[in-house]
Amino acid sequence: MNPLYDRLFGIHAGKDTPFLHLAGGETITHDAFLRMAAKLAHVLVAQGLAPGDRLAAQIEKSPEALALYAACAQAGVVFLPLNTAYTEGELSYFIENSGAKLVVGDPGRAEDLKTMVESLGAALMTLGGDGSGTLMAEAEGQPEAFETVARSEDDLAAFLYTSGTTGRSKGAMLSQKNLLSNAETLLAHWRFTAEDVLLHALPIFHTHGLFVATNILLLSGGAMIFLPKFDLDQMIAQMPRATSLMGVPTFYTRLLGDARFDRDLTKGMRLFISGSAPLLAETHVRFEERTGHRILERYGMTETNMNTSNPYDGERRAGTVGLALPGVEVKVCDPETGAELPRGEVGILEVRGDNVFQGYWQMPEKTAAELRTDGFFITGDLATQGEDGYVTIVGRGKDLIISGGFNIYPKEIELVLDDAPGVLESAVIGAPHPDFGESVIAVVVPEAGASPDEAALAALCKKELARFKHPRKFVVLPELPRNTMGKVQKNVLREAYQGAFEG
Ligand code: MCA
Ligand code: AMP
Repeated sequence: MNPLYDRLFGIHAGKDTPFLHLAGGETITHDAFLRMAAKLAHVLVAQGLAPGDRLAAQIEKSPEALALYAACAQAGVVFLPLNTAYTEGELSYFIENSGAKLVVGDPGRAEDLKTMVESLGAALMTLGGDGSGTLMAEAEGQPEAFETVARSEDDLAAFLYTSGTTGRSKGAMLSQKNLLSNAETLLAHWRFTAEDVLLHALPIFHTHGLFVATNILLLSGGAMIFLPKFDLDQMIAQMPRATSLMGVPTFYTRLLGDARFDRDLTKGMRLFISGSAPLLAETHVRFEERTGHRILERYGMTETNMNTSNPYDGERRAGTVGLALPGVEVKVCDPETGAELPRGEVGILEVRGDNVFQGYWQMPEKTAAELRTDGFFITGDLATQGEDGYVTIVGRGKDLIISGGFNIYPKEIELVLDDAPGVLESAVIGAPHPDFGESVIAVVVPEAGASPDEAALAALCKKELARFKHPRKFVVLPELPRNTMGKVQKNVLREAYQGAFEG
């Protein structure tokens, strides 16, 4: 028995129904997909991977990349997908910290990565977005069936790294049960069936694109129009073939910015879902005016999968993230004492259920700080819950910027800037951005007599940090605003620069 593989993948063996429709017109059936995954599972075993070992993948989105996830499930290997934007330095941390035995990277970066990967005791294989590289070459000629490795629901299925307020990324350990229970809940809640065709334009290295979107479609037996990334023309071209879309708010504001996106184009769609970042109530309203559809907003985290969702049939209330999902408990607590607050008050949201992760890999003290012994996870999001159960996220108790659905922890950028020549200290904040929701501003204070060069700071960020984390504006100030305790007042900075990306 291997619940994750059996329930998501194994049930489709022998089915010649479409699973992946590609932008070029090709279709991959469920069975063909499983045969590709089986060949890959043989490669993993040939590479010496045993159940429980970690495989880190920093690869472009493709059917083969998705089959690698299935292969890991079948071979009992823990899948660790990584953002393609991460720099070599960022990547080396994840490999070292996770103890990954095999790294699958882009063929174009193989030369650069090989020494680093091998110095960390891992092996490197490659997979390009077009299926090129050593992984598929090795898979060629392997058997198209693989004996599924026995696993239990409590075994780990995936690690997803998430940054923290200290700037050190933590590996969130997700069990088979965490993933399956949530996918089953969402399948029923959002009424996915084998008739569904999901327009899939999200990356597959995060919870949203991999677990929410893909796992649900796998469970339903439906198909996905599998686009390499969000491309407005492709979205418009493919929408008439789809029944549903899952996206971050930037997807919806970009679609609304195009006059071709209208009632007629969306008439075959039954569901638009938004998450990963706050959807402005204004976007919700404009979307309904334009298309007649009400976006269904839901709320989740890497550590917890999905926690709340607006209802399918009931009121999809703009500006709220809906009600606790079946099997998920939510409560709003006092940030200081942890005591549950009365309905209507603002506090920190805590969640509990089979969806909640197993802890951070080899970081017991960080796990203990966020995951209570009674099973409640402290999300760090500020929320309020109405008498009728609807939850509204009103802010963040954690220092976090969300840009286009990607999380950016200011501390990571501050650590880089503070090390730059001529910089005394820095404070990184988010400001409203018309496309990405929020974007990054770096406020730097020079050392006495120094005048840090903006181009040099940008170059340093480029070297150390993934592109999406780069500040899009630098501000030099003689000192940072502080309160009487000496703590930097980021709220003062946010207020001062809130219009920085407007117009
Ligand atoms: C790309 N760039 C970005 C972002 N994406 N910069 C900041 N924030 C971003 N999100 C960079 C590009 O490298 C490029 O750099 C420049 O910005 C402009 O890129 P553009 O072509 O406009 O962007 P894009 O490639 O179209 O991507 C935008 C996007 C994408 C479609 C919004 O970021 C995306 O797919 N986001 C989804 C993220 C996601 O799946 N999050 C789920 C996390 P240059 O100018 O130098 O070329 S899971 C989660 O949060 C929880 C569990 C949940 O609840 O779901
Ligand atoms: P991540 O760590 O990438 O999983 O991001 C999780 C964070 O994204 C949450 O803690 C929230 O701050 C935010 N988030 C996700 N969905 C929503 C939503 N619908 N509304 C507001 N914030 C959200």
